[in-house]
Amino acid sequence: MASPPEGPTDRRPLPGYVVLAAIDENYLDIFALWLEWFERSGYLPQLTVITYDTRSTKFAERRGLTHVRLAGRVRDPRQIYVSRLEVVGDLIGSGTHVINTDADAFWLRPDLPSMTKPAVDLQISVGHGIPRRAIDEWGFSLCCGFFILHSTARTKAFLPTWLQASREANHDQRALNDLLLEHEIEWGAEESSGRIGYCRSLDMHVEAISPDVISRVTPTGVQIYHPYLSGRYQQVKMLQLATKLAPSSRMALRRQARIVLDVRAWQGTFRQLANKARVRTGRGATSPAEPVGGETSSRRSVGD
Ligand SMILES: [Mn+2]
Repeated sequence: MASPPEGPTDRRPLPGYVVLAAIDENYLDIFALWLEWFERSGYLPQLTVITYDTRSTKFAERRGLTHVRLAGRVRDPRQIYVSRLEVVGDLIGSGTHVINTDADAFWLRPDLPSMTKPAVDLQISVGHGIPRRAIDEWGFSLCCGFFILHSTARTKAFLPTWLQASREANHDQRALNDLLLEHEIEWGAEESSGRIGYCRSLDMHVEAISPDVISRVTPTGVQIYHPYLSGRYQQVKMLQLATKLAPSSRMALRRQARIVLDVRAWQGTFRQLANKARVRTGRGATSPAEPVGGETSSRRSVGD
């Protein structure tokens, strides 16, 4: 289990907070790229990584990252997001604030002291994916690819409800949006940092973080960029990231060429394909065929 904050001797840049990212073996190249940006942000001492298999655990060990291994607890890849939320629950239960980030939500120029608002129970990024009903009613949906959950009496009371709904839906994001829709959260006026809402019956203060702060569309001027990546294979996503994160088109081409020519990395894609074929023919996979940290067709629709 992750160690709790160390109190007055805590030398981390943002005491009291843990940054949580979940990875599995099919997402390690993207995570390595993510880590390059994250290291530059200066928040590395805050990071705890959830690992789902031996390869991702070894990766975290090699890089000297604090990690929680959940390999034994997750059999069905669809449980990945629920188990991640269980870790979030354990942390806030022990008094730690949690910043949950997907391994494809890139920390370009984060300023956590300005972003974090301890008086707001849940601060969460927005997208235009699922559920559709949220887009229709609010004009956006809340995206679990990045959220800050403060350890408060209200969040501790809310978490079992969210967890239960997530288990039923097999989906943390769908469950959260549906709960706040059902319980009729009321959103305030749009401010520069986002829109704050209050859900009376769940007693939760929620901030929908402005797309000017965390964007799914553009890296320009935002603190965190969580691009929509299509396709289910890591190397296909890496090709898109080469363009989306490159400072110039010439640099993008050079990076794409490097990815295409990286024979070792494509072997991972072939292994995934082979595993899938084995599952289809009923011979069982040697490892989960679904990547974590991004959107997959069975877990999250593309662009979610
Ligand atoms: Mn993502």
